[in-house]
Amino acid sequence: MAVQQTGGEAQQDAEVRELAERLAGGDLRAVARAISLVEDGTPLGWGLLDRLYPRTGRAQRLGVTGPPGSGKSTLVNALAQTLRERGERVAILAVDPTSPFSGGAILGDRVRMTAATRDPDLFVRSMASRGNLGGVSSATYEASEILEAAGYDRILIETVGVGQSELEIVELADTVALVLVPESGDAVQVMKAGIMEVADLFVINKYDREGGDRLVRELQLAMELSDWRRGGAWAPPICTTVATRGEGVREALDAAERHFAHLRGEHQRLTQVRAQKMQRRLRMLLNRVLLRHAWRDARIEDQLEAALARIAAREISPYRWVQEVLQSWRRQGEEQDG
Ligand SMILES: Nc1nc2c(ncn2[C@@H]2O[C@H](COP(=O)(O)OP(=O)(O)OP(=O)(O)O)[C@@H](O)[C@H]2O)c(=O)[nH]1
Ligand SMILES: [Mg+2]
Repeated sequence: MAVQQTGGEAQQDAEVRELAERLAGGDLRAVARAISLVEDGTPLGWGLLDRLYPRTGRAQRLGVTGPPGSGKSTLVNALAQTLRERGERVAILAVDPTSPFSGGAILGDRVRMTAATRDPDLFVRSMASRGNLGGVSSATYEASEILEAAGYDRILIETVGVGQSELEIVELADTVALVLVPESGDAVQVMKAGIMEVADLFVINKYDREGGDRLVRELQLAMELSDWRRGGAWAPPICTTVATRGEGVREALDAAERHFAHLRGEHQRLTQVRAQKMQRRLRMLLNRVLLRHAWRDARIEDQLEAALARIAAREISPYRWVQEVLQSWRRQGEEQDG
């Protein structure tokens, strides 16, 4: 066991240990720093995640997704307030969409949400992908592990439902609430957009506006008619809210609770579902490590430059070239092993 540590490793170990202790003590600045470390994808961040892992697995991750402006942040704030009244420690992670166009609004969001928080048991953070090779989604997952280890009972994760991101929320959260508004259009459009499948519960927000009832009826009908999730034991409930006034928020929270209880109930569904997600996560993490390992070999860049002229002159094909790179790695590996 007496593995020689380099000075740098020993120092990193000491830093990880110190940070982990401060986290366990509920030190908010340690939580913020730890999340920045995973956002930046630093080795220190990985060391910390490794150390904290045994303390994870207990909290519920509740994902809130939906189209831009549907009231996700308002709803998340209202949910958090309700949970705080019940005495829970709550963390909110708001995932910044990568689109540069929404930067201003998001910043506004972050400021507004932070200003609302003077409560040490309500942690609010906007996520950015920064240096994390796994992107914002992975950084957010890792942040949620840090928050669990810091003793937060419930982690609310807000993501904007555009393009692929609804699918990512499924990987991040145990329970996904899909927020729709009367203006979202009819249920057929919602189904066509392929976002219904992610929902463990529907929240029709802005129910104070025209058309809410119609959307509820259409959703109900669409679910009855389609064979979608037939055989699945869970039928996603449809909740209606006016998030700005806190109306229906309690009921939406209760629905999320029922889903989590359903997962935790018989047949160890939660364990199974989390294992499936972990399998995908392990592949992703391994890809990340392999890629980083491969590109750290500085000679690759030189070889790449040198190959360009030969490839242009048709002396060698791109396909042969990558095979050769692969073979040279193998030889290096064997030399190191031998
Ligand atoms: N009438 C009405 N307005 C609401 C309701 N909930 C939220 N809003 C308003 O809708 C606007 C958008 O709310 P946000 O909570 O920022 O929506 P969001 O989905 O987080 O928006 P993005 O994060 O930008 O996608 C704000 O002006 C809210 O005050 C509601 O139930 N009824
Ligand atoms: Mg928002």
